[in-house]
Amino acid sequence: MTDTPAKPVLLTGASGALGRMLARSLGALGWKLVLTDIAPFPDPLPDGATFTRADLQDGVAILRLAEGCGTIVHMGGVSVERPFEEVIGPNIRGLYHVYEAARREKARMIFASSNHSIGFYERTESIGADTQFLPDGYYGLSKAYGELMGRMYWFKHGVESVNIRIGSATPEPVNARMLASWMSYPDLARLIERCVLTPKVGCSVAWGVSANARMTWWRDDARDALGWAPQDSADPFTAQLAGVVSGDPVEERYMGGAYCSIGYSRDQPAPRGLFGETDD
Ligand code: 15L
Repeated sequence: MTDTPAKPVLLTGASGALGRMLARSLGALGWKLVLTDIAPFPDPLPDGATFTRADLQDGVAILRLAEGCGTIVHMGGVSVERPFEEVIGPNIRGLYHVYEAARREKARMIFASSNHSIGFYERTESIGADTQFLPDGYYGLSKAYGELMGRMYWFKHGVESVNIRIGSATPEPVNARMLASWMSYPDLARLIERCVLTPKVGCSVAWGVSANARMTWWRDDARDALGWAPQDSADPFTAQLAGVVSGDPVEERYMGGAYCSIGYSRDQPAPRGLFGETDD
């Protein structure tokens, strides 16, 4: 199996924390990278890479950047919970431009989805990748929309995609929730590598999380088909972080954590499930 993609890889959101890490690690593999972001790229360019500043909302610019690319690793857009009006441009219209570029180039899409697309599941639950979306805010809703867009482009146009529902990708875990949700940078980089190189991916979902003992929340995804397994773990941080909790009952109840509490306006705890069963 080849370990270098036949065509260049377009990486959006290249100037963000995860984009910079991926530019570095995929560049070190000798891959030809086309980098883009709305913000300047702060690091030295990897060998053979180009960087172009562009707004995801500029459809023509995105089509031009994707020309000749075989894969689009889409890390761009709003990456935290924000008001609806701030999310809709980059994450809905911008995503459409990226998918249109993928369709035109017959490129594969690797989409940085998020655990916030399912954030209102309780931490006592265990959900498969095909469980219905339960977004915890406008950001999570945009990620659910992005995954659905992937399904539509797969069925209608044959555009392949891997939708990575990233947990908490940070250099180190920093609280008790992340003892479950943390994903190391090397695990994410290796997953993206497999998403690009695996011959056929269809339209699939992978949970982006390391091998954490507390990760009982997420199961049944495309990792085996992708030939990926996490190698890192938050477990060495357990003693240090197990007591690092917020004291906010909404935040601590749900998988999405603090995002569930942002703008939360119920005065009673939410019922379990969509049909309003009471909380015993
Ligand atoms: C995300 O999707 C965000 O991009 C990141 O900033 C974290 O909030 C992460 O989820 C998380 O849930 O920890």
